Amino acid sequence: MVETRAEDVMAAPVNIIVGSHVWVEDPVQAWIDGEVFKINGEEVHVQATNGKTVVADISKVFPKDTEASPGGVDDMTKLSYLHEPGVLHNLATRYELNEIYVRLIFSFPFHDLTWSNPTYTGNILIAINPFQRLPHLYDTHMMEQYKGAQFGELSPHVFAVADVAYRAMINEGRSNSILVSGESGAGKTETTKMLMRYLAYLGGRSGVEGRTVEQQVLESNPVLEAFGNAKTVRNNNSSRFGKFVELQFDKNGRISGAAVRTYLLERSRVCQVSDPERNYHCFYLLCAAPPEVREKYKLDHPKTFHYLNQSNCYKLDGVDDTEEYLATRRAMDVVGISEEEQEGIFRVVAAILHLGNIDFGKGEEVDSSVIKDEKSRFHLNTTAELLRCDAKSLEDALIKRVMVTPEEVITRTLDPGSAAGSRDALAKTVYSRLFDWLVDKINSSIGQDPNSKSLIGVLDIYGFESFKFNSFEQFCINFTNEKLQQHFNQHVFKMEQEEYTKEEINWSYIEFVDNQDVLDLIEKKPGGIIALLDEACMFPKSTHETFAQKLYQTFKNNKRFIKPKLSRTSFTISHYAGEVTYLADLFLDKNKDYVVAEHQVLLTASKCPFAAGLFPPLPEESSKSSKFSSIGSRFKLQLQSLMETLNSTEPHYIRCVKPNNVLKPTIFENANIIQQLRCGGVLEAIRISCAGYPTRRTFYEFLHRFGVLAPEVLEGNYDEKVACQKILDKMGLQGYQVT
Ligand code: AD9
Ligand code: MG
Repeated sequence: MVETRAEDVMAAPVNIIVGSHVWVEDPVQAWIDGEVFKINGEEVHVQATNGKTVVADISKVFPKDTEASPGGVDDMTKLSYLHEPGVLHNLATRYELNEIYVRLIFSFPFHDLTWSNPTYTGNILIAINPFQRLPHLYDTHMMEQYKGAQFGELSPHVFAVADVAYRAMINEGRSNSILVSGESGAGKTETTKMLMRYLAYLGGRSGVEGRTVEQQVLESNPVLEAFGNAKTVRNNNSSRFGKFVELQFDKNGRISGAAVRTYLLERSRVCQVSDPERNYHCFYLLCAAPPEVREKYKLDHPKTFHYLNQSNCYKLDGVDDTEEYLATRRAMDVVGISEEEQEGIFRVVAAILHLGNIDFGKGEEVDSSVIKDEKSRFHLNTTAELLRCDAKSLEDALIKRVMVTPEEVITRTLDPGSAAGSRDALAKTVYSRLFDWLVDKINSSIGQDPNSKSLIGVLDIYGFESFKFNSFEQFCINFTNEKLQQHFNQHVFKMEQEEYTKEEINWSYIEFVDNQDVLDLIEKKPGGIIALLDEACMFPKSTHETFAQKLYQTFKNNKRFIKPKLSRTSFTISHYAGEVTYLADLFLDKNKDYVVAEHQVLLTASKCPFAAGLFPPLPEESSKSSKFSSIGSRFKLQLQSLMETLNSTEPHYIRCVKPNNVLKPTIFENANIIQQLRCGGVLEAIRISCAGYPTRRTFYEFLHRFGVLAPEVLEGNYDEKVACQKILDKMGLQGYQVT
């Protein structure tokens, strides 16, 4: 085997001569190809195939693979040149042929060219969203083909990744995980569903009567999507929560249990929707339920509800909400949610819609409010009826606050603005409790297998986000991605290092960009941003300004932290995927998780067992004060636990890529895609891989390709290894190893 070091195959300036076919940067298309017609010192003049003439610095000019197969290659490491334009061009070529999957192998047991090594891991699957149904790609016939096929024998596919994970688990008894990442709309959830479907196919029990564990697992997806997904500008079915599904297997490789963990449901959406987005799907499908259901809950068109009519978007292309309602009910049946519970769930959903329609007017006293009009009164009564609580108590819980001091009990009234805030807080709390209930129910209904020795975890979690305005949600999301990036780096490095040691290849570990410093900045205790935020939340006089000042002071010498000029409340973090500026304005509010005591009392007393069940009575001492609980710190703990789980598994990575922002097939936006490959760590993996010996050829392949350079060594009988060495010597090359 001849392994070539990347520096020598990549963009080595010496390789570029007049007549070379090359890639050069282009402001519009990111990279364009052409031919060098003049070299002037460091300046390379290129005649591009699109007609432009470009002059570029030699360090920015990359050789083009002129021998590349017209259909592209299914594995990036088969490219002669492993660099950004080469990778991009290969993806584009494949995508045009509807080949949406490409592998990137950054380490593999190359002495084992049969690809059958069961311990094999260490590849990334790149999946480009086709934005069109490709049914043949996922049908039963396809699943049959991948089942037990030798890895690498068939085209790259999510099934191949799942198959490797499953085999590795069976053969070694180790747990595996599949980490799916990518930006919103890139296809993570669809990919996750395919993975789960294939694993259920492998580990299912055919011929078993009634509901099987795997059916329940699969049907938990539509249930969670109905309550946790919504249309956003980036994706018509955007998951507004992160999810880790753990499939447990028995010793025969059959699915014997499953657990779903969810992360940070977006709560604000329940009360606030911007055009042209939608609220959570469940609200619209309930409004489209059969007439008797709508009557029962006094529902009308979504445009009659304040929580839905803040946006003009009510319908989704190609989606029939009535059908979705029925499908959700069927999925709930399969999952094991009883008829009564379903009734309770939808009653609560309807109650939230009515609650949102209660408006407040100014009361007679200063800073007080009243139920605004008859219409609002109707919705107040309906909400109370649906939640089976007392209408007067509901009214009081919305417009009054009771303060208990050691001396006395003081009742304070709220002005109309604060009353509306109280109403929205109630809606958000009820909804997020409902979502948590569903997750718990799914887990208890499917059941855990205490004897399971091995599991396969599938992670479908939000990718790195950087918008014009970034808030606490982006902060948490990007924190997650830093954690996952670190996990990825550690894994890749470990793999590479082990591989080289095993092959006795002389390779000392390169310095790489470790992101531990960003993680310290965010999560270190004490002193990190989350810890400082919690401190600020507990100190009554803090404002977002004092919080920001504290950050500026504490991190003024931290190279990952930047104070933007002129700003008093925003701060920038230099993440592994780029700089992101966060507005600290709502950090304090968003970090505080508490239930208003009046709301708690109201719902605990509900006569509806389902609604009351969402608000179990609090222990004596904590009910008196609304004790602060930090969302940031809780999330940090959740992530820690997730990382512990992942660290005990053999990971596999799928990087989903969104080819365009118009969500249409066949459009491939270069610059956009490069950005995603960078954020997803794909280019970083390539860089890491290039620092080792990424290009690996058997002696035969090497002689076949480069024999022409020294035809004399191929005369008569020759030893392949010796012949390779002779060619390398003749060309005076460095940066390779022959093993
Ligand atoms: V978000 O972060 O939850 O907003 P995801 O999960 O990455 O996002 P999702 O899986 O929901 O994206 O995919 C978005 C849409 O792309 C889907 O609704 C499909 O219409 C489309 N899609 C994604 N993957 C495939 C696929 N393999 N085949 C066909 C696909 N369509
Ligand atoms: Mg999703």
